Order: sequence, then C-alpha cells, then structure tokens
Amino acid sequence: MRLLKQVAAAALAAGLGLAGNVAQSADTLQDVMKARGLSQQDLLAAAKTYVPTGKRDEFVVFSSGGQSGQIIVYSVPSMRILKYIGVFTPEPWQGYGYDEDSRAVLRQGRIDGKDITWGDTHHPAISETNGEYDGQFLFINDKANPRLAVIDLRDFETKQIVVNPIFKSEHGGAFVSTNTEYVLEAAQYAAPLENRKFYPLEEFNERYRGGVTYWKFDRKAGRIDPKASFSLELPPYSQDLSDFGKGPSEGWSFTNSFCSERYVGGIEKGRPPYEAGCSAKDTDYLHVVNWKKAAELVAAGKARKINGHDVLTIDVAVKEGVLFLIPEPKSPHGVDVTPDGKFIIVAGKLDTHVSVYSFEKIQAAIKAGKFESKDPYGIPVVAMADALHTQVALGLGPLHTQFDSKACLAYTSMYVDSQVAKWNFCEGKVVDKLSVHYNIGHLMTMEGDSVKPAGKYLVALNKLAIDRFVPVGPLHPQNHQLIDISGDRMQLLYDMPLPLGEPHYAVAIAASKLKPAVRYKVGTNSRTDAAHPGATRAGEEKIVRKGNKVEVFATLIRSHITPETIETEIGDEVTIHLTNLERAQDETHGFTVSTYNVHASVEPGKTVSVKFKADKEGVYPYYCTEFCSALHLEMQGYLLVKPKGWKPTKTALAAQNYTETDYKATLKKIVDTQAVIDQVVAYITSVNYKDFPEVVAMVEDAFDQLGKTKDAKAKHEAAAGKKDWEQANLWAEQVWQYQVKTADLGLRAKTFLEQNGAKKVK
Ligand code: CUK
Ligand code: CUA
Repeated sequence: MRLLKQVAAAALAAGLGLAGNVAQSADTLQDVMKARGLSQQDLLAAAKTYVPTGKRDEFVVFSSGGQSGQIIVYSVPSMRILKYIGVFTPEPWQGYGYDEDSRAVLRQGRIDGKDITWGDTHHPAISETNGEYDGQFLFINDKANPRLAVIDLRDFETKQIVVNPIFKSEHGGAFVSTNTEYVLEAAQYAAPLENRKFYPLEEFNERYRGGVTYWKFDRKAGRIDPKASFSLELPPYSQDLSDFGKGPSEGWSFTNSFCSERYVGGIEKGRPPYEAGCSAKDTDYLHVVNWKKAAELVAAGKARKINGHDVLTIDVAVKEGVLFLIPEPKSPHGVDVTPDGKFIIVAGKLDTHVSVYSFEKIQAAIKAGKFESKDPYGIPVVAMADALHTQVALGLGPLHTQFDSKACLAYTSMYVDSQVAKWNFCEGKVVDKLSVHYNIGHLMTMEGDSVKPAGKYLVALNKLAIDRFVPVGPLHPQNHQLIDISGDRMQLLYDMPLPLGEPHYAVAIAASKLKPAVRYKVGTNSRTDAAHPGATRAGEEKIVRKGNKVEVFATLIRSHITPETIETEIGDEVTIHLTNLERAQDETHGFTVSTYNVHASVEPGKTVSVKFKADKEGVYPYYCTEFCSALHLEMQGYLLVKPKGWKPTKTALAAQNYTETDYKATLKKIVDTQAVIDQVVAYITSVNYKDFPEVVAMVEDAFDQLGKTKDAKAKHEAAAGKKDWEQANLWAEQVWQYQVKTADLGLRAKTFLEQNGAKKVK
C-alpha cells in the first residue's frame, strides 16, 4: 500500500505544481559573498563555470586516466565528470573484464599469451574529417605495454585493442591524420624490434631500434586493420611525441626524440645515470617523415617483414627520400603542428625556448638537397638554421603547445615555472603568462588539435596539487585547472581534482558534435556491433544443456530476470546470455551471481554473456545490480549447484494460503492505481507531448508495460474461476506491478512536460 500512496501523492503534488522549488532563499549575493569570503573575481569565475540544473555544457573532454588505464569524460565549463571508459584495465561497474564479450576485447591486448590487466594511458585523439574533429571515434595509447585502443563514441565503449608488433615500449601516440587514414604510435625506449630476441646493451647502436607505427584505420568497420598497417624503422633515439601535418604539411608527420646520445646507463657499473648521459648534447633530432610516400613504398612491396609486420627500414627510407632529421634543442618533449599546417612547434624541456620550424623552409632545404650532415645511420640532417622560423624564450621547462581560435596564438605549458605562456608564433613574442598549480604537463584548448580550434577555454593538466584541495594522504589528487582564454588576458576559473591516475593529455570536442545512441538494436553485442548469438526475445527464454555445458538464454526487463531459477550440477560449465529488453532511455540492468566473479552491465537492447564453472556445490543468489525500479530488489533468482546424482524429495514450494479476501483487496488496489494512471494520461494527452521525443519514448514504454497486464489479467481471472486464490492473488499482484511501472513512467513524462513548457492542445 505504501507504494500506491507514494504514487498517488506524487501525482497530486505534480498536479498542483508543487514539484519544483517552493522555498526561496532569503540570502542575497552580498550575504553569500561575505559569509564565504568571496571576491568579485570569484563570483565572475563561478558564474562562468556554473551550469544550472537542466542545462548542459558546451564541450566534452576526454582525458587519459594515466596509470588507471582508462579514459575520464568530463564537460566544460562546469568540469562535471560524466563517465569513465574502461580501456586497458577492467572496470567492474561496466562489466568490463567480467563479462565474456568485453573480456574478448581485453584478450586482444594479450602480449606473449599473457593477460595484461593494466595500462598507462597517455594521449587520446578524436577522429578527424578534413582536419576537424568528427566525434565518431576515439583512440588512446598504452605507454606501459605498447598498445593502442579504439573507442566508438556512439556508445563510449572500447571496441578494439591492438598490440604493437615490433615495439617494446611506446609513448608518442595516439595522433590521427586529417581524415583518420592512420593513427600514429611512436616508440619510446629503443629495443630490438624482433620479439623475444636478446642482444646485449653493448650492441645498442647496432641492434636496438626505435620507430613509428602507422596504424591503418578502417572507418567503415570502425576498427584498425593491422594487416594494412606498417612501421618505419628509426635509430635508437628515444622517439617521443609526434604530430601529423595538415594543410600544406599534409602527408608528413613529425616525431621528436630525446637521448639521441644513445647513451646507455648503468649506475651499478659506476656509470653516470641515464639522466646525465641523455642530456649531454645540446640538441636532439626531430624526425620528419613523408608518410604518404612511405605508405606507397610499403604498398609497392619495399617493406621488410619483422614479426610478420611490414617495416620500412632506415636504408630504404633514406634511399627513397622519405626520412629526414632536424636538430632540435635539448631534450624536447612536445611537437605540435599549427592549425594552418605551416609551422611545427617544438618545446625543449631543458631549454627556455620554443622552436618554431617552418614547413616551407624544411621543404625548400629537402628539395635543394641542402643538408648539413648525415647522422650515423645515413639519414640526411637539415640544418636547424635552414628550418627555423623563429625561437621564443618562454621560461623554464616548456613541454606542450596548444592553439587558439585566433590566428598565430599558442599556449605552451611550462613545467618548471608552473605557468602557461600565451604567445604569438608568427611574430615570435610572449603575450601573457598565468601561474597554475602546480607543475603543468599537458594543456589543452577546445578542439585544439584540429584545423579549427574553438578557443574559449584551456585546461591545464597539472602534475601536483599540493595545497589546492583537502589533503587525502601523501598522494594528492591531480589538478585540472580551467582557464578562460576568450579575453586578452588568461583568467583562472576552476580547480578540478581527479582522484585517479595521472592524466597526461586530454582532447575536447563541441558537445553538439557527439551523437551517442540511446539504445542498442535488440540483441546487439556492443563489443563487436554484430547480432549476439545469445540474443533472446521475450517469451523465448530457455536453458539448454549439452553434456556438462549449460547455456542460459535470459532476458531482463523491469523487474524480473527470466529464468528465475538455474539448476546445475557441480562441475557444469555455465554460460548465461543476458538480453535487456527495455526500450526506455537509461533503463540499464546489471547482473551478477554471488561469489562467481562475474558482472554484466546490460544497457537497453544489449546482449552480453557471463561464463563460469559451477565448481562449488551450494545455493548462489543472482540479482540485478542497478536500482532499476521500485521492485529492483526483487529482480533476483537462484543458481542451484547440486551434488552429482542428487534427487528431489519434496516437489512443491511452500504455499502462502491467500484467500478470496486477499484477491479482492488486490483487485481494489488495481482499480485505484488505474485511476492514477488515467489522470496522468489525461494530463499528457491534454498537452503537446508529441512535440517531445523524450516523452513519446516514455509514453510508448509506459503503454508497453501496461500492455503486459492483459496476459496476467487473464491468468488471475482463470485462477479465480477455479477458486485457486493463491494463483489468482499472485497474478493480480503482477498486474499491479506493471501498473506501478506504467504510473512511474507516466509521472516522469508529466514532470518532464511541466518543466519543459508543454502547451495545452485545443
Ligand atoms: S606526456 Cu605526460 S606530460 Cu605522455 Cu604527452 Cu608530456
Ligand atoms: Cu534491473 Cu535492478
């Protein structure tokens, strides 16, 4: 009865317009400012970032989760976190790594036959069309284990993991070409390219190699095609960040390096450490690659197979004129191509300058065959002076550069200075500086990697937070700081702690460009996008046994799991296919079986399987793990694991002894609830609800639920005819359950209509 009262009360409140805010705060803005010690500047920052309830943010950010191996999605300017996307690391709440279909994705990331259940995500990249973010796919790399992942932005799920076939470590990825033909991944620490091949460190110069991999992306399939991908062998120079050319530099890519000294440390042998030997020279090398031509050479059969993968060797690359080097100042980190594609900006961690290279000058030197030397591997070196447009002194520890919507304006992070420098790369002068907290790594402007940066905001991804937040032990949260870049001077707006791994890079796209799906086509395997072989329609649920293999075809809909009992014998191999039959928005069900370490998140329309060996005799409840309706707790069942050869002694369940009076009371409840439903329906149909697609979907779903009462009604009436009050009452209760769900949806629709200005019709 309590629930009915709640439903009725809610209907009444909604009808009287009491659902909104009634109480008005007596505070004035001045009172709040005084009480909380806020300045005018604070209020301005608050007003620029506050997004009132019901309103949405303008940009969506995809941030690497660093050592937590996933992606964090948040929105700007409110900095509200929207989602985590499990990528290289299991993510239990998504069932990622706990259901068979997502485990199949994680298994693609196995190396040498072993599961690797963590990753170090660094650089996300959004797919591009003509150099602009198109919002279809997202890529991210794993620095710890050389891998790359593909995420589909229709459902924000990881679809593919590819393992780099020749690198033993990587860092400079993921970056996409202007039409996402290729996704680039550059090596980091040099090693022999052959897998499982040992060469001593004494043979570093001869046997160890770096490289760049160009992963071919098949947009139609939404997957990387490893067979059509290739790599370019590079000297053991510790390749680092990279970027693709665009506009005039289309067809080229740029990869910088550190430790071109090829120093090999060995503290234990009395040698100075890597840090000393790797920063001894004044310059390292920027690798300049004509990837379009490299791809043609590979297609023409000029590559060598290493570990079954096409590799264009240094010799061939030099001979065919696709690989060049340019000295760049000491231990550089970021390399970023300007939106117009004319310049390549390199920041040297140990140099106070950023160096702006001119693509036009580089090309002129290459065309004229004007090289200052060759490196030890015979690669022609363009003189720095012949390639530089300008150098600008910014400050200490410049790392990464991003671009404004206004021409020639760039922002560079300065790690040591803990500052962002705004500067003009055409004229070579500093415009503004802003302190950030603290030790900034990457920074990111809205759509800042595209040919059309959107300006407006910049996010500083700071390594240390120190005093910004309430301390939570020796390890502080990471600090993402939002900065307003719309004016001449930068303005710091907001500090957002991220309580996960160290986020390296992030990318932001206009929210309007994302077109995520509301539901899957019923029976879809979300990890393959194909129809799931375990898909099950309503009424076709079954348990199939073949030998010791038990296959369960189950469905989920508010608020029951069908079947509700799964009987097995000890030692059975159990696979449960789960299909969510819901059509309603956001109506996800979860599924777990106690102590069997499986979990699935089943969004509307999805089919997913869990699998385990019933290796322990006993009784194991299974249930829905998402609070999906008022009767969510009742969305349950039992897995029975019986001993071998067990025979039942008792065959009937305990009776409840319901009487005719109980049955009549339930019927009365049904009539009362129907009155509530009728009221709500009367309201909805009195307004222009058809103009609201969200409401139309809710109404359809409500009638779907109501439609199910017919069958249950026939059953309770038939049972009543036979004076089986037990069955009559229980089936009547089921009718009421469907009504409650109908009323719940109806009320949600009604509230939505009231809050979104529905108008009376006629
Ligand atoms: S890296 Cu971390 S701050 Cu992986 Cu791009 Cu520079
Ligand atoms: Cu379905 Cu809770």
